[in-house]
Amino acid sequence: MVREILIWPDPILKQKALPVDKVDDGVRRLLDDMSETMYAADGVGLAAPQIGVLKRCIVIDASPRQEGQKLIHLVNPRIVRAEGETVYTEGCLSIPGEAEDVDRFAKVWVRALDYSGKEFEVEAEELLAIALQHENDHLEGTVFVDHLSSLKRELIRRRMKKLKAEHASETPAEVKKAAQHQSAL
Ligand code: GNR
Ligand code: NI
Repeated sequence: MVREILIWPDPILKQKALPVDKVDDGVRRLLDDMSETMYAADGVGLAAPQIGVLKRCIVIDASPRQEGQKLIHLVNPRIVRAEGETVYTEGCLSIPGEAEDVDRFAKVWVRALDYSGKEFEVEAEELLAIALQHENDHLEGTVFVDHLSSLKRELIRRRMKKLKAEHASETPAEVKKAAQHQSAL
């Protein structure tokens, strides 16, 4: 099921997510909803707090051109090693229309539980490494604008406030559907 993605600033997005104690069917259902939501929104990754669930779950597909091909589920991920530096122009599904340069590690090693609850380790560079750090931030209650100057962050906050106000005035499903129809023409 495609879920609604929370837009920053939202108090949920500032909270720390809790560890999952067992990868059961409920957690797998959450992971399925997350990947469905990520693909529907054309994202590279998604963290559970973005759909309002404070659990340490992440999905990433750094090659969204072939849907399902490189889908990675990470439960209770932890960065066990990081090296190098890079700058990447990041976006976030919770901060639509914004993109800014963020300093990140160039390479990371992440250990997590997979869809079946088995531990695995992934060694990542380039976009996958960026996405892993970006999603790990979400689990800690941090978004990419927290890495920017307060001036940039406050400008973005104002634009998101405006976007939310516009959205709120259009909330009825009929209106939303009509808008989607319009933009598809
Ligand atoms: O879809 C996404 N694209 C992206 C681009 C550059 C750096 C990070 C990302 S992650 C983002 C999806 C998202 O918001 N995940 O939390
Ligand atoms: Ni994000």
